[in-house]
Amino acid sequence: MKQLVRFFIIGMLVSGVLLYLISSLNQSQGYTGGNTLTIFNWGDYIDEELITQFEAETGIKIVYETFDSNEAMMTKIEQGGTSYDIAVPSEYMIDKMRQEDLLIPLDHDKLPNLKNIDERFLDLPFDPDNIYSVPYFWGTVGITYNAELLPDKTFTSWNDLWDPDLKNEIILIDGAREIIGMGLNSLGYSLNDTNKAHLQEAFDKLGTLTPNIKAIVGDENKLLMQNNEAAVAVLWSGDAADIMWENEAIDYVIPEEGSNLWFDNIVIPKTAKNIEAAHAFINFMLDAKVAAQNTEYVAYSTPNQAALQYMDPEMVADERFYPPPALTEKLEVYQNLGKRNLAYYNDLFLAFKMYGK
Ligand code: SPD
Repeated sequence: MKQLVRFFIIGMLVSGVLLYLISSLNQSQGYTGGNTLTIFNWGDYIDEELITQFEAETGIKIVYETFDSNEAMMTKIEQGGTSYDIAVPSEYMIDKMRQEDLLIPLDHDKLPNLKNIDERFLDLPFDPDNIYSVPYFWGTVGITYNAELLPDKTFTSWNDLWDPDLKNEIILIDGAREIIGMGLNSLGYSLNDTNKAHLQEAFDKLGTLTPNIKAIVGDENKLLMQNNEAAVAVLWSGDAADIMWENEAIDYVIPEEGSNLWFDNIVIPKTAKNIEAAHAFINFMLDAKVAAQNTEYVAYSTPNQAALQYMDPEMVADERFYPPPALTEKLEVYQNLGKRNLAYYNDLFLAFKMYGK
């Protein structure tokens, strides 16, 4: 009998330890649920004070992970190792995710602050009626340059980047759509072109830019520009705004041939474990004051109309970062080009990176 009790106690202890180990492993891999919310966002894309504020107000613990491209985000979500409750893809990827049934429809009754969003950013073709996504930030792609380092240069066209005087001076965003798109745009083609001959032409032309390229990087681009280690960069508008905030000699232009208008929206992936908390977080981020604080920190353009009144008026009036509809209508939004074409863009970009730096 004594032996039976001993076995029973040992059995209980072993199962307790095992349960504890499994639960810590799950936590560290992002298997959440319960009172935890796992967020997958771009790097440098939230004011961390707001995470603390949300945790304090709700008692929900946030696990926060970052990615640096839509493609990297998609790969991680498709692998399914981590159960993200929130992700922040761009428009063409949202379209792809919704077609692949990777998203949960949002409960708009739990998002009363959606009323704060400017109608211009709602009901867009990649997600009609915002069934799966709500706007987070938006922007453009353009050329950022330091006029103090390049006093004799002006930048109005993508083709200005091919100036031989810019040897080893240019930083490029590490993004397939952006860079192949830049090659296409510089030749007068669409950012959504899938014609193989045009793509090859763009690839060949990008190859001739190689001597001018200093680096192809993610968020480090800001540091390189701030430290005057490069004079020119092809960047998303918000990163340019952030750099310009620190250095008045830096300017940002949208090239005359055209460029990309993009939208990053918040979604709840199908694998989410804490859908309730995900809605609470989305509604929190849509609050006017929260969105204003986040925008001033992140420096990207907010779609939150109600937030504008709480922001620095100089920031909101800057048409380089809040271009009016007359300008944005001339820009192109990336379309979901389908699996094969997106893979082709990625392959070309990889080959360009290997061939370049
Ligand atoms: N550092 C955060 C950058 C996020 C920018 N997203 C842009 C997506 C364009 N397709």
